[in-house]
Amino acid sequence: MNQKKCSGCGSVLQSTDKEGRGYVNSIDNDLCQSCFRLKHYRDFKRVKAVVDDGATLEFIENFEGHIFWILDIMHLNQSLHPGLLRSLRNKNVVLVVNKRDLLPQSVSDGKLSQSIMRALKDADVSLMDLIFVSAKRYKTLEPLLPYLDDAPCAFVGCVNAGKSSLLNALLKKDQLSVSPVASTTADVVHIETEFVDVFDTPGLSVETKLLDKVDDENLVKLAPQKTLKPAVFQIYEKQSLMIGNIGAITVDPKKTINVISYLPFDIKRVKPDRVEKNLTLDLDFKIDNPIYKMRKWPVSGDKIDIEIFDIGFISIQGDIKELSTYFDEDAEIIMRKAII
Ligand SMILES: Nc1nc2c(ncn2[C@@H]2O[C@H](COP(=O)(O)OP(=O)(O)OP(=O)(O)O)[C@@H](O)[C@H]2O)c(=O)[nH]1
Ligand SMILES: [Mg+2]
Repeated sequence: MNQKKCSGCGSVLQSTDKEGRGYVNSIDNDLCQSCFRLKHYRDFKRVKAVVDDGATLEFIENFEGHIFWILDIMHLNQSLHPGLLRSLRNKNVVLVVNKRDLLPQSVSDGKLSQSIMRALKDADVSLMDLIFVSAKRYKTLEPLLPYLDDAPCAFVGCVNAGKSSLLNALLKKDQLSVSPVASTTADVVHIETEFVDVFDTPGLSVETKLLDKVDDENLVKLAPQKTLKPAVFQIYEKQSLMIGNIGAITVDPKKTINVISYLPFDIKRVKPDRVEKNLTLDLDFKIDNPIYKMRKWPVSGDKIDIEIFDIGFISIQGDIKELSTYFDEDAEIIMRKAII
């Protein structure tokens, strides 16, 4: 059996099933048809792979070398995949916090580090290093370089964290497939460099079904390429923030509060009794066939964030009397102490 793998996504290449994963016209090709179409036409319709998380976790557990855990700063809590955290115990882990370019420079790395360490406090993962990077800015990758010449290196983490983008940038190649679709990398890709062997791995995913309701145009909005401009809303009476048609967050402040959106699309403020009507309007982000459910949240005086998995987060600063969300049933939402 031919076990040649696609150099972009790691799928085993095959020339028999046109609709199947890893299809190539000729087995001499190095890129499968989906990766070819992605690379040349930005067509990511068929990029999504069915990934075996168990096999990826086993690869990590058995890996001997440096493990670069790539964490997407815009999706911090979603990135704390329980299986991944277990597999990282007793490993040499370099925590690489990616997509730093998306948050303004005015946000301090020190504050972000504290928030990340707080989120990791029960995780039992010992870190050799914590490095903020952006796959878009080579200079930020320089602290990683010393690790790349003394032992094999594996890039691991959740889907879409930017593992393949970082490796492409570090190796100054354009070999690995990159896309806003979760599970672009299908299987482990082994790259031999002049000094060490490096391995790209498929992203692990926290089960969320929301992205199944998002079309390609909207999916691209979730992978912004430029620094976000946080939108600040001063709220002095009960109001709702429309998060596209995914849902709405309603806050009732004790006195004036700030709500800051770090989402990659515009959100809008409305009166609570206008939420239902607004969900049917043409908003800046759309999902298909939403079904909404209401949830009330406990409130405290702390600065908090609402993280919406796959989407981003919103920070609420100030005392509130009441907080409720009215979101699509597939939207996974958590509340946490503010990270900024
Ligand atoms: N703004 C910004 N976007 C990034 C960065 N790194 C990756 N991306 C984007 O994030 C998306 C996912 O990148 P990938 O490199 O495919 O992520 P991955 O971790 O390999 O994903 P899987 O293979 O699906 O597990 C793409 O749209 C990238 O352009 C970064 O540092 N900054
Ligand atoms: Mg990848």
